[in-house]
Amino acid sequence: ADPNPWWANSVVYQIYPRSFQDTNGDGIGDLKGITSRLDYLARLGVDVIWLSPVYKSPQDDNGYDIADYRQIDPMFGTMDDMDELLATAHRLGMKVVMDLVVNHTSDEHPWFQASRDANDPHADWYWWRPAKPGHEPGTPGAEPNHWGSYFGGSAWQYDAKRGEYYLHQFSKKQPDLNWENPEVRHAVYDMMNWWMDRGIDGFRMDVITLISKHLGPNGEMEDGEIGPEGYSNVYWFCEDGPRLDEFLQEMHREVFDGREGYLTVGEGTGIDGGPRDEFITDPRNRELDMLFVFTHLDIDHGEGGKWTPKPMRLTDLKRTMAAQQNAVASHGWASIFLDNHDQPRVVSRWGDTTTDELRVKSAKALALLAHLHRGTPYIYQGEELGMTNAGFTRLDQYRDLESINMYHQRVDEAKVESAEDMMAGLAAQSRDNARTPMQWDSTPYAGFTAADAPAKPWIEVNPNHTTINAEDEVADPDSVFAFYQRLIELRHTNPIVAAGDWKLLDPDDEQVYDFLRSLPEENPEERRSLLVIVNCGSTSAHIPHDAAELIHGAVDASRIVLSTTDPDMAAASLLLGKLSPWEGIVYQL
Ligand code: TEU
Ligand code: CA
Repeated sequence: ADPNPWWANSVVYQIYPRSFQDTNGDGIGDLKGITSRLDYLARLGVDVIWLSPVYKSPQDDNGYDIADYRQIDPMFGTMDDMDELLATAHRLGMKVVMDLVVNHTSDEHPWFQASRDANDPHADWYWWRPAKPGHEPGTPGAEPNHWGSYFGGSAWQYDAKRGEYYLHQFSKKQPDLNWENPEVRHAVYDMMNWWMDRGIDGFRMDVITLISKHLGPNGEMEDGEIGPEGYSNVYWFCEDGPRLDEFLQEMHREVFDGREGYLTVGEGTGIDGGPRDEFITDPRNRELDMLFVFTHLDIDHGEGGKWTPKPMRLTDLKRTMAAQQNAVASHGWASIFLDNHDQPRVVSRWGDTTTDELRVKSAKALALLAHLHRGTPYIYQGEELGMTNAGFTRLDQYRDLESINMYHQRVDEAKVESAEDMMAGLAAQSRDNARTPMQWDSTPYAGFTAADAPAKPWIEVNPNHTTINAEDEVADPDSVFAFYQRLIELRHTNPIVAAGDWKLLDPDDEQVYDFLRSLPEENPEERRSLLVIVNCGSTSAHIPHDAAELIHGAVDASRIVLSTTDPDMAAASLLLGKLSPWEGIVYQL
């Protein structure tokens, strides 16, 4: 097979800077804090660090609203701090990928401020539509239309200075850039080259599949069906539009052609783990190296969407992961992730946190399940410790505008949900579940902020940091951290894990997730294979049919490549045909 690019057996670690490490006592994480923890990441063994945004921003959406792409926000530090972080990471053998947020800017960006004057050269850099008094979005016969923002309210905001509405799929302080305008595109490419020339190693591209909108023949934007909360779904008109490939190929030509050793991963909002996933990540199309596809993270959304979660069915996880794996089996490449700064923590969501023992077991099982798939795994800060959801019970504990706005829209305005149900929905699904401070040790603020700091952390520290923290886990060979070290080392040393193909086994089993990874030997008749089998439940489970067929006969403990239990127990489980709760095993066939 053609030699895989460098990132095919790499592991990426996502840092949410605001919650990672505070060094100046203002209760907010900063760049010096990240640099002080790079040794920890080198010890974990990760190859690439992805930083969520640290650019100048009014922080309406925690930095995903950028007011100056070429300046570090003073809250996080200075460009010198950024340069020191880069140099230190590179010295430790790690690459650094920045977050590129160019579907929209902050409304405080100079480009937007200029665009508010219809005669300014920037007039057409955003999506402006005429206002018809009495036809405000959300009213019958509204102009431009009833699209709702992901963060509540209309996706159109009236600007009194210009006398028109502007589109914002996210908050009203995040106006969408008009990618139809070549001046916008080239300004973005210039900025990207400026950062690449400064020595960063690539980008994670925020909602990049939303930059091409579906427009009518005269540029009109159709409306959709108005839902129970009073708005139509903007998603259908701004997702994977007709010019996406053209824009991504132009970006590749303008920024990445001629460069090497970089990584690009696009947030594929709406990509379904099918032909579009393969096309965009097929290296022959020179668009993106990989995509985040979310189909496996929507499977527990109830009829009211993410805020009315339902239990996850393992067969749904298998089906969606299989679609993603199969989409890029012959060309293209997959990302593999269960956690990020927008998702609840997977050990609380799909593991078992009723006891500490089950929390550790299920965290390891879910990690093994993810990391043994084909693709590049992404670890979200704290996932390697088995950190849990926040456990908030009051609305004033939340900070995320999505959570707060959607509470008021669903409970107070549209009245589609009771306060009690929405608080339960937030406790399960709020993005703040992933944004509580990183738990470094058992001191009052978990070592995120000094206990005697002048300011408290910007969001509450989870009280369970006294038992779940890096200091304890780094020293404990049975910790979740230690298990992640072994998973990463396996990917670095076993070619089947990085390059082997992937085949689902026992698709209908509702508790055991098992699959096969194999690599052709020099002699194509020979294949080296790994059987991966994970009990995703808190009761013991029979080894299902397909896996049992492959294990038949003597079980040799020396062929246990990795297991969440010690090898003798794992060998006994294989022999008996019965897995203990949350037992995961990688067995060389
Ligand atoms: O996320 C876009 C996205 O898909 C999620 O925000 C999702 O729409 C939301 O959680 C509702 O379910 C990216 C960033 O990851 C997110 O942090 C930003 O808030 C958003 O874009 C806007 O920049
Ligand atoms: Ca700070």
